[in-house]
Amino acid sequence: MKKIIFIFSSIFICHNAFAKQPVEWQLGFQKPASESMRDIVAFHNNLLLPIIIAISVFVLFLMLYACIRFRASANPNPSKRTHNVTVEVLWTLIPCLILIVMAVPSFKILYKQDTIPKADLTIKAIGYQWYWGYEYPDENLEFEAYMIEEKDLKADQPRLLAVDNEVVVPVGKVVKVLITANDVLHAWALPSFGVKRDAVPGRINETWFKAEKVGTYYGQCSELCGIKHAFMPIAVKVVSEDDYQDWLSEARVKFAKEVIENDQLKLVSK
Ligand SMILES: [Cu+2]
Repeated sequence: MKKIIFIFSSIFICHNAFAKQPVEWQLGFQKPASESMRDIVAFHNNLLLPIIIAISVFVLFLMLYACIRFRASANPNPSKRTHNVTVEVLWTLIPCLILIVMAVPSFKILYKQDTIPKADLTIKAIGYQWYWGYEYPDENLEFEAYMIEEKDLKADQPRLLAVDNEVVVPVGKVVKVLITANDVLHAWALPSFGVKRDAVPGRINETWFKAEKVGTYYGQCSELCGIKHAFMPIAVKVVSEDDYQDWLSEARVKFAKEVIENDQLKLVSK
């Protein structure tokens, strides 16, 4: 019973426990950590959910009414009518209006997500079978992020979501994400930020997010990409500006992109 109450309450209320990663018995979205995701959650809770509930209740009422009012014993001589212009116009127009009411705010959110503000930081995510590669083009960094196997997990690391090298970004900054793939289709998705973009070989897609709270946020590859599709999670660690600078200075040493000198290039081409 407790679980049922929890599930029902979770549809309408954002629980604190919903932060950053999925939780047991979760229904609905993860807790938003960006404006974009807050827009999506508000759109869902304030508009879509009431419409869904109203339509479901209305259809259920009609079905019950028809079952009782027009049952054989109460209505032995059924009407032979096959057309009713008024009803037909209404059941075409009203759903059209409902669709328009949903489309307007939906497009608004879509266009807002599509317009990338001036970026403070750019990262590039590359999907591989089956892990993610990351680059910080402005910092000349590159590294790979593999899922941590269950036997190697530390106490605070979630199963199937934790990775060895997290993407680190500063809080409150616009992060532009370039997304591509090396082999097959993947998708870079982070539910708390309202971000999901396909990673397509030979093409660069872009999206952005601005994380509002410090913490580690988890997502997963969201395009069926092969046998280990479920084992290439995405982990983004949002830190303060100072911590980000500290991480950068370490990362510049640890993840420095190999510089290919012109001489070496010439050697290779010979
Ligand atoms: Cu994938």
